[in-house]
Amino acid sequence: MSTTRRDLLTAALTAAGAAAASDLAGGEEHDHHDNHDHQVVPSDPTLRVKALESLMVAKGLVDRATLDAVIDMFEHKVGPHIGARVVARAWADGTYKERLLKDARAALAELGYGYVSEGELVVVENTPKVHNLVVCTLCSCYPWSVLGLPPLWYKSAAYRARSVIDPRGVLREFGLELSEDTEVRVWDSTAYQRYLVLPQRPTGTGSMKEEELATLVTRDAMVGVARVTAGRRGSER
Ligand SMILES: [Co+2]
Repeated sequence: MSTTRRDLLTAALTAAGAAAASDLAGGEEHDHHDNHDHQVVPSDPTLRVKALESLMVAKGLVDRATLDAVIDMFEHKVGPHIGARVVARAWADGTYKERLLKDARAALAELGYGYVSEGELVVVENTPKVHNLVVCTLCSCYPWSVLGLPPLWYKSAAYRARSVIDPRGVLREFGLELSEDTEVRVWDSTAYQRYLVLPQRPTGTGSMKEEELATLVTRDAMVGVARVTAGRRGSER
């Protein structure tokens, strides 16, 4: 942050009092973390995006075809179908699963997928005794290379705060009731390390082929707020 901006902030803090001070301090801390999706957005983000796009195109910094390709990637190419294929392969092939848990980036590459991010991806496995839940308490770090863009609830202050304080309560609200003897592990994502949950393979899927298994795997299950069920594809918010 520049000295000028810091001075402005200091002046604003003095004027606005203690309540505003804590808010701005939080925002400043976040600046050092990473620079992706923030929960607090401008009042008219769409307008700002349009204005930025027009300006960048006018100045020759980007061309529309490149922008369209980036948008197309987020809308169509990356998404939870990639994570689902990885999970299905891990279910179908135990040796692949071991490689995935050990080195997710290399295991993704085996299937032709890139993990396009600085930092690492760690896959955590659900078992009958352990349930994993992923959150980013600070902002909204998310393994978008394998899950696409995060759902709104993932970025909400309520989810970020309560997942670490009362994970069982949060899971209950998602409709997932865990038995008392199941250990819940909460993983706090950062820009440097993000997580993908390898859900448990549902019973009654022994005869299913990998492609069919992949259709059962939901985004929510790979964040850890749902189980994968054999009968129906999970509805997602
Ligand atoms: Co974050």
